[in-house]
Amino acid sequence: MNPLKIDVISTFPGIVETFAEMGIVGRAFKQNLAQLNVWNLRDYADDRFRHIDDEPYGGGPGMVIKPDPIFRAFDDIRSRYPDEALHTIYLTPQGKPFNQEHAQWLSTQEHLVFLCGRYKGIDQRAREALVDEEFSIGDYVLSGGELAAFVMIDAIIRLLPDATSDGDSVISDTFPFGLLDAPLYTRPAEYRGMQVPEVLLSGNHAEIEKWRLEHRLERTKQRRKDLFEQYMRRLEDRDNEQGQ
Ligand code: 6GU
Repeated sequence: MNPLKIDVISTFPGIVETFAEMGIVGRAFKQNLAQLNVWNLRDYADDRFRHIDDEPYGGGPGMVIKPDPIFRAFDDIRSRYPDEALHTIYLTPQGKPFNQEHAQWLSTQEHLVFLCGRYKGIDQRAREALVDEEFSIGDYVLSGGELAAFVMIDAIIRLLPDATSDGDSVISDTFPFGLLDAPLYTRPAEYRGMQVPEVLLSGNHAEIEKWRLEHRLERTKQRRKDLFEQYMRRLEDRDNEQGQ
């Protein structure tokens, strides 16, 4: 399979490069399952002071990233990959909430470009002309898009075939089921008086799977009513389809 190409446009390229060296993600880049290019937005500034921001039209606090450096960065990236379909993503608290399904779909793309904002944000014209999708990673405000881009990149890369030594573990994680994961235990069977549930020691795989599903349901119902209800609706829909 071709490596997934990932380009990140940022005013702090060092942050992104540091994250890209660690753990499963770092190994995936080293093994060429994915290729990372980080572009410094300031390299596309058109003045010698490398200014990329200016005051917002209409007034108000904060600064806005000018369209020109962003358009020029995109022109540069496009010119290097003339035959590829680029899928471009802007990170913003106004984007749609990023989830596991998005990660799955994005992991099948050929080439992703992440644009990280700073300050109050970027000029609207760059968003409209250059960006395919806008994502948020949650309802809070970060000082820049870099961490959010990397949250997404981590979630995407670990889904690439061969990124993890144990592909089954990725499939049984929390979200692919639409349910939170069940409690996990490892040796010893008793620790400081606390016991591992008996059924997990039984070797009875059917019973173990039943126990795990019960706990997934219980945990999800307690902690994430939204996911629980979605799961139950999906079960109902499936039952109805089969009934017809
Ligand atoms: Cl994608 N960017 C910023 N700056 N803050 C965020 C976010 C993104 N998602 C949640 N908060």
